[in-house]
Amino acid sequence: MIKVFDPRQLTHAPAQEFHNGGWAPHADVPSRAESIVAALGDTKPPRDFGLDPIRAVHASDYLDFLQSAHAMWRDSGREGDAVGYVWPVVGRRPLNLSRIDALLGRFSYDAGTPITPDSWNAAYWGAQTALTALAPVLDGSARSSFALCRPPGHHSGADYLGGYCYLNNAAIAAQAAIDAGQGPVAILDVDYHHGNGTQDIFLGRGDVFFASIHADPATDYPFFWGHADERGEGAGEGTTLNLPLPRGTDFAAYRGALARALEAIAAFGARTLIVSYGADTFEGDPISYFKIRTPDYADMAADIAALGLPTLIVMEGGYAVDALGANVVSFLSGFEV
Ligand code: SP5
Ligand code: ZN
Repeated sequence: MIKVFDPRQLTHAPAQEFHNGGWAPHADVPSRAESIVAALGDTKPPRDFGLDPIRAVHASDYLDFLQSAHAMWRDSGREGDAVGYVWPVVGRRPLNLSRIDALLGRFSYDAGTPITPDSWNAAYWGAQTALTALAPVLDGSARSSFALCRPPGHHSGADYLGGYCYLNNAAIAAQAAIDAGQGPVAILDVDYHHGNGTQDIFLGRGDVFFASIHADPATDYPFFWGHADERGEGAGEGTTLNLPLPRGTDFAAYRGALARALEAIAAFGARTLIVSYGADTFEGDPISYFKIRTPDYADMAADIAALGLPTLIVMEGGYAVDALGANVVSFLSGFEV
């Protein structure tokens, strides 16, 4: 399988995240990617597709903000990583604010996703990694490929960051597939957390089916998205499928939800599949509460591969660093039998 990785993604190293009322060491450490690279062996570097495919998904004012935020933070006399502390209530009117703290509120939704001096560069090469891995899937030279993206992407919407995510790699790849005439596209999100950014980006779209299996947002981050009654809007009515599961879910129970998601994707008639793969469903994950074991990922992947669709696998979460490489290798092996 073709596996794409860019070491410039390692330069993004946020120090802390705000969680449950206090600062904690950030869970998205660069060694996550190093653990995966060590287990994969051979990876190839991305090509540079430029900003156009990123602009096809993200708002231009948001992209300008991402590139300038840390310099503005520094110019305001601040130290360390840039992070917001005030957020607008959903639906507040557009305002032309310029103070960095207001902009951080406008373009983010949590305090777990600090902007470091290297965040833009790392996220940019993450998006290029996804686009590079997509290319052989689109031209038919590979049945599946893997994009080792870090920082992850699925919590980032068209104009916001959050959940350790800055650019939505899976959404950028999905839009690129459509623009290359390889739609309709299905995105299957198997990260522990609901992929709220991806859902928002395609909520009103009939050409992208978004299916997500995740911890019930009644108990787990990101709380405000991912409930079973969110099913899409307008032209996208019925093309969003949320399958929340309780904490403690093991693979036997997970597999039933996966079968429902795969049936829906098959019925939709997708031509290209993108999998947002998070290994934070692992039983040993330090911030999550499912009970998937390392060998289960091969079975999970084999169920997905049985769809027979050209498939791009995009890395999302997974924080048990020591097991992460083995969990990724197990998952990818399910596509190679
Ligand atoms: C891509 C992804 O998996 N994002 C997850 C974002 C979850 N943020 C909320 C949970 C925060 C737990 N933080 C614990 C920090 C310990 N060092
Ligand atoms: Zn996650």
